[in-house]
Amino acid sequence: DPDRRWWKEAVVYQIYPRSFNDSDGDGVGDIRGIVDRVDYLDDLGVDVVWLCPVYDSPNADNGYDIRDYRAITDQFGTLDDWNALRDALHDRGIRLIMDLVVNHTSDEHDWFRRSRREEGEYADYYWWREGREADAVDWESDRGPDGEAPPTAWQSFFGGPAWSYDERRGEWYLHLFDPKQPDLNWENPRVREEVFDLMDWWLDRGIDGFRMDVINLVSKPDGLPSDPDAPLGGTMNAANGPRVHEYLSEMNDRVLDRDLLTVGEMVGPELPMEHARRYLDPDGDGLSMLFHFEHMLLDRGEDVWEREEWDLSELKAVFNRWDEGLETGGWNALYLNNHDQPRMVSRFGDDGRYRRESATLLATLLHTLRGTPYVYQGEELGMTNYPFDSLEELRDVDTLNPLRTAIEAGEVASFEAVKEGVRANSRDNARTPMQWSAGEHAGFTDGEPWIGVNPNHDAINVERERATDGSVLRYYRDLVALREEHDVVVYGDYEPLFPDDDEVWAYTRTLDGDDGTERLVVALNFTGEETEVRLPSDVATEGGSYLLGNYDVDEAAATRALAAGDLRLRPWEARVYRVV
Ligand code: TEU
Repeated sequence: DPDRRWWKEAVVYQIYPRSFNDSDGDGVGDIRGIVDRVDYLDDLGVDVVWLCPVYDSPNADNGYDIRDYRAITDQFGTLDDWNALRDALHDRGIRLIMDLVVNHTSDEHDWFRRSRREEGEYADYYWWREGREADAVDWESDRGPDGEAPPTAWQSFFGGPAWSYDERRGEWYLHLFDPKQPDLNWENPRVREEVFDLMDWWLDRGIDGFRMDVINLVSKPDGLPSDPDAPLGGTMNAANGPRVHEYLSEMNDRVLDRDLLTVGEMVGPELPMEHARRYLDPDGDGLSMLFHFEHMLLDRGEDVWEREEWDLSELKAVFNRWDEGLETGGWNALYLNNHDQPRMVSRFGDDGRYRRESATLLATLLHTLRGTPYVYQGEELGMTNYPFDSLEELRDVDTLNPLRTAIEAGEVASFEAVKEGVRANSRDNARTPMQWSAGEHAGFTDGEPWIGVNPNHDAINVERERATDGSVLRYYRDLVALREEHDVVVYGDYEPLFPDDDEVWAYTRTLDGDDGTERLVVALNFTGEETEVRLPSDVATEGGSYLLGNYDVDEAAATRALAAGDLRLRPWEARVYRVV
């Protein structure tokens, strides 16, 4: 059956190396540190590791600014260490996918150094433009020499103009992210060849696929038109640009025609389904799956320290729309947090009284919807956001750049004034060290950690989670095993039950197989109160069995409740039944 693919059956574990495990005491995680913990991953049962960037980099954006695609950054180790990691994973049947960051490079990459000097073919590797006469433009922005304005109104995702003036070349270059991350010019076929070559180089080293950073930004709209009234002054028009499918299908033909897991990160407030389907079409761009941002933006205000209220029905609507949209072509990647997002239990659950219950409920959701679940390091412990108390505790450009600018401009009075929002939203919440033990620095390092360790590591850590019945970690193991045991978890159709309900998320998964129909009934109470769920009569069934949940239950009583179609769920209770 061509619809059956190993990457649909897999659980992916995301590692942010800087914060996972430090083997040499410099306070920064490293590759040897990961090798030392491969048995931990094996024990958890995950099938794939996605390794965030480990390449040579000056670390303006923690490795998403690459200086050399074919070298490992000194802080993390050597290529020999990386080989050892690959082998240690493969020996345990765990696949390895690498982060591919090719919308931009570091400004310290050799290509950019040559481009600044207009050296031969390199002159056109990036987006260079003349500035504008100061009086000729109506947008607010930083200025170049003689008050010259940047070429367009585009603003960077990290705040400030998306253009910087280069003295050496006397022109401006485009960077949708930090000034140290100049955008590659994919219109130049030599640039695309360079990208395909470096992909081949890593594939030849035995990797199993790529996570592709902001891959839907590589084709810029013709003329880079300013749109001063649009968010970011027009930058967003670079999402799903005019030639993106041409470039990606070229990549598919040229490098991806083997059995890989590829997952494209697709930024933007919305991703039209027609584009998504083209990205995922095996005869088109050929990606296995993609990350969209629609659920990540529900509670986001305009600035990184602003928050909006979200409700459950909106969250469901996003997932329901995506399940339906990719039903007949494509496949969903399921995530509620990663290295760019706050911790899911703090954001969508309750990281206080019901931390354990809500962390396991959210996990149940991710592992029983249709799609491939992504577990971000520490999620499996129920790790929470960090109580940041000052600017000095933050490390991330995405928070620091805009916040410093706003404080200097007097738009924000002080850190204190936006503290709650920063605590809720900052990417640094995800980047505090993995909590291995209750000991010093949570067992992450013998040195001084590069970013603060969450003070709650005395209670939330691997050692304790391992030793405790009903812990979040043990529950994750059970979920991973469930996926292995029951086909319906992977391949069953998804049918939501009460889409407008703001308290309960309930659904069925149904698979017609050779031995009849197999069905799951999942009920999740997204509140801190007890609640009652009345199931429709075709879902209330005799002969169901209680498969899994995050509370102790009397299984006979739970099964009778399913038959009666009357479930009483405790705060943040999750239940999964199976009916055959
Ligand atoms: O992220 C892209 C992206 O959209 C985020 O940076 C987003 O703008 C931000 O989280 C909103 O608060 C990818 C990487 O995952 C991220 O770590 C990099 O910083 C970025 O691309 C640039 O490479």
